[in-house]
Amino acid sequence: MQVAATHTGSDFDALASLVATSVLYPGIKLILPHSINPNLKTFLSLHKDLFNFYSSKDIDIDKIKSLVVVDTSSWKRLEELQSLKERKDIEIILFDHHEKDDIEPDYVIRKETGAAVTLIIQEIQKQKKIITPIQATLFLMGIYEDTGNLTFPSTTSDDVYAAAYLLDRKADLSILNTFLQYAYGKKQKNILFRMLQKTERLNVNNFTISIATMEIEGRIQNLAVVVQMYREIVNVDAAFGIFLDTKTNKSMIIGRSGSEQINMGLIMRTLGGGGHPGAGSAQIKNVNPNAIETMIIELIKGNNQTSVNISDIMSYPVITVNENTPVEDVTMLLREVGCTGVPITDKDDKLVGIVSRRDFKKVRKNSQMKSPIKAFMSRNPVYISSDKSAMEAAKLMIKHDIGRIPIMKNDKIIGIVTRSDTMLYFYDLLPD
Ligand SMILES: [Mn+2]
Repeated sequence: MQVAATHTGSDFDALASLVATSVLYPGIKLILPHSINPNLKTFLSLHKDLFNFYSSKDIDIDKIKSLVVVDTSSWKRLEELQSLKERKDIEIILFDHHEKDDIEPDYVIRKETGAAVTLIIQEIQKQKKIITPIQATLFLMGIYEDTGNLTFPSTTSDDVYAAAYLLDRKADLSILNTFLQYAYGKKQKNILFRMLQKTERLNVNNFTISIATMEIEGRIQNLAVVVQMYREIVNVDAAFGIFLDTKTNKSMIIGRSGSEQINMGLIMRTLGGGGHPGAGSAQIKNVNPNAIETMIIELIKGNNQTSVNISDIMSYPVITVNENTPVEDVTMLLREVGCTGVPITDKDDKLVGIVSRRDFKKVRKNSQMKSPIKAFMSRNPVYISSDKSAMEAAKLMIKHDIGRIPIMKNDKIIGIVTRSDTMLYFYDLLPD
């Protein structure tokens, strides 16, 4: 028996790739994962009679002789079928656009295309197989979804050629639009509506900017689609959504830019995320959304050297501890002064490390309380020089996920800036 499998949490690319294998391998059984994306569910509820899918429970796994895996290279994403990992007598064929992982195929087509189905379509073309308009439509949905309608930077010319071929094979664009729109469902519609109600237009350096902040609960898919629509509707140079998940206290920041001068990828990288000039996102934990909003505005101003120097907001004098101090003395000292961390210096008062709550967790045994603190400190501590701005300190904290940064002047620690110092500064900056 030959079966085809794809990753759990299937999207249209996974589904399209799965169905496409049946064109190449007649008689193959297509195994649909138990967990699939909501828009796929909607599609299948209307189209299930057209395709013959199996669940891994319907088949006798022991009878599998050949396995075609599509759109993943990782065993753990194959649900129950990962039990096949131990079987050495199975032929494995792999089509994937992700990086190599632990599936070791006998035959593989791997290329960094925008969509995995592109690779199978190329094979279908090579073998001059015939596909139906319904298949062509589904395959094109796979390509469009994974490449953002051929606009994501991951899109390759291979994807575009494959899309052209599918249009030749009578893929139906109106059907495709109906189902891809489901990425924008009821939840997303509600969020967009709330964003629009709260929206404000700001003028920053002659750019128009809109930032909408809201609380959400749990993970909501396709927020990027919502922010994209939001930017188009409010018609600004750059739009941002800051979505605070109240359960985890994590903020998801998604930005879209329509101006060449506002590089969204750069802004998001500064906030610890990533992206490209038109689109980007970042995640920040335990930072108030108002502070994030202020940071974004500061970043667009390109004004990283604000008039407020770090030395204006730092705490001093700063307590430091010699590297040879026993752990127990350090913990006692911190309890006394009510801090959770402290910079560590050597005999020449040079900064050699920093300890924080995270480092104290490394202390397991009681006997270790007598060890010098240098055994547990974090080496190569992040520091900032006193002429830098508060903005830069905030950026460093986000980037390295740290709560305190020593401030250095001429190789000496002259102060320390904590997360709360920086946040206070940002709140003060907020207009009434
Ligand atoms: Mn894919």
